[in-house]
Amino acid sequence: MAARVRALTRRPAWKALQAHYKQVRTRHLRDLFADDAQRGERLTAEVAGLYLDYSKNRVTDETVELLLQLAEESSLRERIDAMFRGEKINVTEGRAVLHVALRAPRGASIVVDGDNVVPHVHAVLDKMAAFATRIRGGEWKGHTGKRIRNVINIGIGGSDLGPVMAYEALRHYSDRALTFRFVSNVDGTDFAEAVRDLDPAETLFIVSSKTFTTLETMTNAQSARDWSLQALGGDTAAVAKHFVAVSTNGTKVAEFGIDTANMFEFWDWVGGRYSMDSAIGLSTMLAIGPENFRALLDGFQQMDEHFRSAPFKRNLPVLMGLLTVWYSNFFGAQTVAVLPYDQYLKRFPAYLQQLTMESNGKRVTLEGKAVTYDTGPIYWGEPGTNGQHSFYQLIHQGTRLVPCDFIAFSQSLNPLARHHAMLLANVLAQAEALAFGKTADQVRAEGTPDWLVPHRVFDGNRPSNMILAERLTPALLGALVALYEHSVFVQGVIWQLDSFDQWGVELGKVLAQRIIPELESREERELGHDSSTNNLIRRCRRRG
Ligand code: G6Q
Repeated sequence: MAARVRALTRRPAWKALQAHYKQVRTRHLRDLFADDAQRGERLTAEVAGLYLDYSKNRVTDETVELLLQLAEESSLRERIDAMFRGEKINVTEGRAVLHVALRAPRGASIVVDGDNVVPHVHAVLDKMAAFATRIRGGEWKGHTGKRIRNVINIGIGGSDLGPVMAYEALRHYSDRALTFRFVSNVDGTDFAEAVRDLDPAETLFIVSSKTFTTLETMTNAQSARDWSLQALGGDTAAVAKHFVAVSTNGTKVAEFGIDTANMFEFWDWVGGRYSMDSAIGLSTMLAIGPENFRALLDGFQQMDEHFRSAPFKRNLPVLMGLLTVWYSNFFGAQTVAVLPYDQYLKRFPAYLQQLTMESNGKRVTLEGKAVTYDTGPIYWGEPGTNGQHSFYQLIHQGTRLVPCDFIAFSQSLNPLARHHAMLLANVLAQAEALAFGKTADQVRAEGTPDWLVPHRVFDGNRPSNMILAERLTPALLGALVALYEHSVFVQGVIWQLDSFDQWGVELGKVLAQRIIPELESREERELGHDSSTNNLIRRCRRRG
């Protein structure tokens, strides 16, 4: 399919956008708003409880038309259909890409290699629900007969970031009688600090690893096993009561000593960073309960359906994906700031970093040709209002263009005095200040001395999206995550990338395997690295 699409820079819409950019790059949002009284209501779209106001972007109607034309010329429609049909669009790994099947309703049909995968998805969800009910109800007992009060997810990357983010995001809905911790880093500190105040007799470990071979996860799982068995009298039968696994690799799970009856399965057509709504979300389900988990899936599904069927001009992921292309490739923006004004979403930027940067941080096309344009931008961010007291200075007055995604909720889950009005006032004010700024005349009119005026001027014309919803619910979180998943897809299609592989993480892993024995060996070995690495290894061996 990719072969039928022209190289990006040869598409007519791309060339038209280049010419168009020259005309509009100096246009100010002040003028765009002054020229169109309806702009703030017109450049909006809404679905699944998410309202997107994209009017504070540096676009005219013509820009949007040309971007939509670019999407058409990039065969976006066909690529969306191919994903939903279960085609092997992850070409470098020869895999289908079907996170959308994880939230397909019971009774739907999505066929991979002749097999409808939807019944398998629901069988696992049912098994997870039965397990969650037993843990939450205290029916599942630990080895000594105590009920489980602590749940620790051991996983890394896609097997960690989604579960952590979802747990934090949905804490309001979680069972407060249970303690949740997440161990990912191979740094022993992560594990040691996670368990130091916990009773092994009341602690359940979920070993979450698609491959069940990941160095960090297996090392932490082994330490967890030692920690449990040491406290539980060394009886290996205890493992079955205190360890469950989420994996695609039954053989390795059994080798570790986990009863495969307590293994929750997923499949190779689920990418790690797209897996928080698969069995990888077991900790989420334990925290919020099966019903809330189903609501989360419903939210995902609503966004999937919208992405698959809504016309592009009202399609939220399409619009957001195209806007990112506009800033990355025409304005030369290097980053996107994601700024949730909700403390529960404090881990959302970290989650998005993997989703976006592992997906589109690529330098060759699907056909293996080096790209001649920039691809995935750097995503970063912190919750507001905290960021306002730190890095917003650069966004307002620095030399770089940083498109921002603001995320806000009109209702608080913790209404407390006037806090929420203050929070909302701040997010709205930031978007306004970025767009419209403050001119030298305005600054002077305030009585500012001339020498200080340049320092106090805000150029404005700094773009942002505002994603506004009523309240942070499980369904809303599902819709929000799916919005970004599909926005990333749109960007990857335009840039002709395989957004679903991650070869870039391999080399470091291989080199680390070579260095481990060099660090651990008793005798001084001959080292075959560069002089810097050799020297550093020697220093580490001396513990210097
Ligand atoms: C995600 C990546 C990566 C992966 C981790 C953990 O898309 O593939 O972050 O999730 O390396 O892998 P395992 O689940 O196999 O341990």
